[in-house]
Amino acid sequence: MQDELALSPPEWVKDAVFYAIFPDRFRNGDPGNDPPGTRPWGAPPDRESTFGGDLWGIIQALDYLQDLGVTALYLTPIFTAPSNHKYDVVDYYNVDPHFGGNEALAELVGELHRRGMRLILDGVFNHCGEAHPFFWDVLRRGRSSPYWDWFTIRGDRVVQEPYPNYTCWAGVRSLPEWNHANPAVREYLLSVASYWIREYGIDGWRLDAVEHMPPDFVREIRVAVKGANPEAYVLGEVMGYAAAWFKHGALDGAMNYRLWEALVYFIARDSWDAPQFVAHLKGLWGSYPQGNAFASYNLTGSHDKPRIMTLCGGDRRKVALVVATIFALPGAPAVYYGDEIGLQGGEDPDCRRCFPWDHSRWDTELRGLFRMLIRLRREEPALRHGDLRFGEARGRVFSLVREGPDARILFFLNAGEEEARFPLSRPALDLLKGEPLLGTLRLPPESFAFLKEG
Ligand SMILES: [Ca+2]
Repeated sequence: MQDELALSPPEWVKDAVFYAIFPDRFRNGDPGNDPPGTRPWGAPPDRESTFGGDLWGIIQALDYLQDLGVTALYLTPIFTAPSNHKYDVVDYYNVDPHFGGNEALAELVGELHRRGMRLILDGVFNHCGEAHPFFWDVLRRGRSSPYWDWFTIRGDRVVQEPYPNYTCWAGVRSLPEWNHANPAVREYLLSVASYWIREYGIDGWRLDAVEHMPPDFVREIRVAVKGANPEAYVLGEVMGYAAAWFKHGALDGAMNYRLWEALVYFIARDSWDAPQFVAHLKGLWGSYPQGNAFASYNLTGSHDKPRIMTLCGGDRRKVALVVATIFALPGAPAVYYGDEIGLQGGEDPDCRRCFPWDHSRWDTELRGLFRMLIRLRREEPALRHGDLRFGEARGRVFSLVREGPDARILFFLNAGEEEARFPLSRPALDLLKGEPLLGTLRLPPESFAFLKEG
């Protein structure tokens, strides 16, 4: 068993800014590999539609991403699977040919590493697709299949209609769950997890549906991944509180949906006031070990939630408040592709629209804000490494402090409709305006400020 030091979250995550990509919808770099029935880029997506996006397209977009300032990519699943989202894996050892195959992944990892950027992939180890050859064998041969015990089936043969008689993700019959009580299943999945780290140099995994898997198995994944590369990142898709996962040593960090929801309640929906919001943040940060909190993945959105611009009713100033708060907090900010240009979209599948490469459709002012916040975080180590202290919270206004060894950064946010005033105890520099400030900070409605005490 690895010691605790080897299992500590990788340092690089604190400094990272992630960009999350749904590969079918980001960029089509090779129309030659498009699946049959590919729809015109930008048409409204439905559950079945494919748009031809691929890893070659991501490689073509690396200049764009580097200009934005992101340092790491997270891709939703890329291994061979029939659907557009590829959570129904049939071959864990081959990148889907429609995404460019293993060749494109090797090229992408090489290009990213040359630029000092990193890549994490989506590990779907809770379930596979019904077309996976092992499940297919069970469907065909029943109990005489050597893979019968790789799944959890009630009865002597597989029944799919009208209801599946086997354990499957959220009751979806096309996604049979692996039987993690079977050591052979664990060994198979652990081999996959370490293979892509060792052989292709990916920098970690985002583990899908961790809350559906046995915690001791998730911890085994983490140990196997660290065995292949101690610096690799193991991030969990945790929808609830992640504290138990951290206590168990099963994850480095969690997708911070609890923060995202709080931002939606406070800023997008106006249904919480600032004291409620800050009390919620205190609960989160008080219950997570500091190392894990700093290795959390603070998302602007995801392929499973309506777009932040849509939740904010198209109000760019509200989106700016959400994003600024994410950049003020510990943990890696994670931009869901297109959020930086104001892409809209409701519930899945609408939140998975094609990225518009026609610049005339971009909210360039919003993109400028993302670039500025990413640069600020790069230039100010206290925003990445500094301790978090909560300041005041009243009405729709709050403040917090990031306390680094060399500087204190103060963050003030006013989500209200009137000017807010904050008395300052010391002279400070307004980092976004580049102006010195003394006495009182006057914050207009729906705005924020980062101040630095030297
Ligand atoms: Ca393509």
